[in-house]
Amino acid sequence: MAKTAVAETEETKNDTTGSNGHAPSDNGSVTEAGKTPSLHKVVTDYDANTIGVLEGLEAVRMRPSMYIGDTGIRGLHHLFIEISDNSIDEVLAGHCDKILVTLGKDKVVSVTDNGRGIPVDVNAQTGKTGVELVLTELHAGGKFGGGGYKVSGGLHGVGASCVNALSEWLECEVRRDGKLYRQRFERGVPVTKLEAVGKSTKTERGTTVRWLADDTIFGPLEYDPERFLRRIRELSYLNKEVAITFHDQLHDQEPVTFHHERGIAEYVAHLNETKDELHSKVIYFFRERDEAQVEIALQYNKGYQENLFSFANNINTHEGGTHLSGFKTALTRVINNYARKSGFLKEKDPNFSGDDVREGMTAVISVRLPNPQFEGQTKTKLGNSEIEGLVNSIVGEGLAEFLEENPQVGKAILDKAFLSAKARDAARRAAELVKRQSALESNSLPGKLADCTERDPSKCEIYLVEGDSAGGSAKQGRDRRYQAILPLFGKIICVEKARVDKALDNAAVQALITALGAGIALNTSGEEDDKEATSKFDLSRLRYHKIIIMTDADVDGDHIRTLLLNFFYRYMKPLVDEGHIYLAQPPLYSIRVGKDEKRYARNEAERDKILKEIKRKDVHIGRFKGLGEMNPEELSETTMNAEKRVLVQVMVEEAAEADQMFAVLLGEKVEPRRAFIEKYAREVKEIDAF
Ligand code: 0RA
Repeated sequence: MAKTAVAETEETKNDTTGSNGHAPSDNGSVTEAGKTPSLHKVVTDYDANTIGVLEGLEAVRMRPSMYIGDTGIRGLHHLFIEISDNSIDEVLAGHCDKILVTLGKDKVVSVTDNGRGIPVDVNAQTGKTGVELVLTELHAGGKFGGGGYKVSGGLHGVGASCVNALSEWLECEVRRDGKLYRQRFERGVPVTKLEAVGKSTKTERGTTVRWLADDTIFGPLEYDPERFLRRIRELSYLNKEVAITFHDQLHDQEPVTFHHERGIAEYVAHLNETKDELHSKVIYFFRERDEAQVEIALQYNKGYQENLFSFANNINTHEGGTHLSGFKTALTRVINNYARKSGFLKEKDPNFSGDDVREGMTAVISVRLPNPQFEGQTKTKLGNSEIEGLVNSIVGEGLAEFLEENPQVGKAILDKAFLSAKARDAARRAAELVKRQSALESNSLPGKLADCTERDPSKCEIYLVEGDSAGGSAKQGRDRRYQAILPLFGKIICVEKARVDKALDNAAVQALITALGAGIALNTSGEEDDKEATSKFDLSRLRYHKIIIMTDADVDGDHIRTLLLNFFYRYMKPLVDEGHIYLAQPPLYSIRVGKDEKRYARNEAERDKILKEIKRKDVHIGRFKGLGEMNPEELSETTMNAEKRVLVQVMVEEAAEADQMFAVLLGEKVEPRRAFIEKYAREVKEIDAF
């Protein structure tokens, strides 16, 4: 699925590094690189300084994951992010307004910008050209100073030299001073000097970096254009100055250009496209102070989700930080002040909580600052304290003014916050009831749950199955020591369309919450800090570390699976983030060969492949209508037995896209759903996988 990565995990192999087994330490490619003739040649040509560089590059090749996260699909595409970030630095510095990205037939990726061009003169200290420094020294970018808002210190802000080290070859071309310069590297090592190879016009300046990723590190180079598009789209919204063109020649596509003159205001409009808007105009503020730029766009929709995305120097600050808290504090204050001033809230009424004023809000906060401090577990939390007050005052002034000038919008927002406050009250009571019930009867597990005997959660699994007959087969087919079965009756409520109080009233939802034992991530306290919300969901009390959704391979089954994923995503997000959610892959076909051999296929492609393999006449193909049709042995053998089954682990990489996908698949609007399904009709198999 384009929107949400779903990784196949092999049972028994518990690999969390994302390494694909092609790491150089496994196959000796590092020593191989160390023996390349060109390396020796270069070493004799250069001074002691070069040796340090070579050690640096070798360190990158030895432990690529430490520098780019992993050596799988994600790491492969991360190379592109690193290189495009360099061009974006030129955009931020005000010297570049066009970027061209191509994915070639030969799997060579190239990024061209019309910035100043990497310096070609020799640096006195190192005796090297700017081009060579940028491409061979770790973190060389910053050494040029250059000022401005460097996209640095982000998740893996490791720079072009890492890409170079992890490429079979890389070429850099610079257009500057009327000349065209070129230098070539192999596995990070220069194999030519920087040479003037042609002319460029005086006005034509810029840099091209093209590379062939090293398949001894990444395995087969499987490029996914969606991953390019995702970052390009994001960058074009965040940097309204630039037009970015993507030309996917590998998949025979025409070039597409992304340019959004209204920047993040258009981003918010796009994120809300799939939803019913509460007001037509996106609210937008921009201000510059003390070398920092703050840009904010927000728009309410009629839904119940809060969609807040924050960026600092183009890095998605998933963990939030000072810019986000400045925004939240100001928003709550301004709306409460406005509610009191307009007489909507009377003296005796309590204030709206932060969650109340953010219900149904889509917002993007983007700041640019000279020295961003990134903190937090994944280094995606902005720490600069000066930003908090700046954002707070910009939102404070801007929003108050907007509400004065647009009283109808103001009234609609207050009405929404009011309903949210009422629902939150009801939800608090419902949540307390759920909690009290489980506290009162501490063994009060749902009646339908067939629990396992093992008590160590890390060894336990729970199968969520659809209906009674499937539940029956699953109960007989399981290994009762560590596999529990929870049959779900009736459809789980669509939480996308229901407020919390309704959601918690649903029997299937209650059964799930009690069976899993970890509570829900829901902020009913009204406290500003989100920690409150997550503290209510206690992963340490989770009773099963694998939660496996097992539904029929038909339209109904797909729908139930989507509803369950939606519930987990909205109410138990840590389960998704920590990779506890899995999808069972029951077969659709049974293929009986002669008398004794029986094989299974999960889809038509697999079925046809098997039929080709066996090439026999006495085969009988059966199609399962549902899980309930399988006998317990079949279900065990194909879908539940840990030695034989295949599970798909659910992971969400891009919150913005997951959010939109749920809105499209489950929301109120029919038109975007039709468009989505038409667009992805050919990839229906992948949509199924979610
Ligand atoms: C260092 C200094 C200057 C520009 C760059 C690096 C630069 C790097 C990359 C990487 C891709 N595209 C790039 N464009 C520029 C400033 C040079 C000057 O002052 O002229």
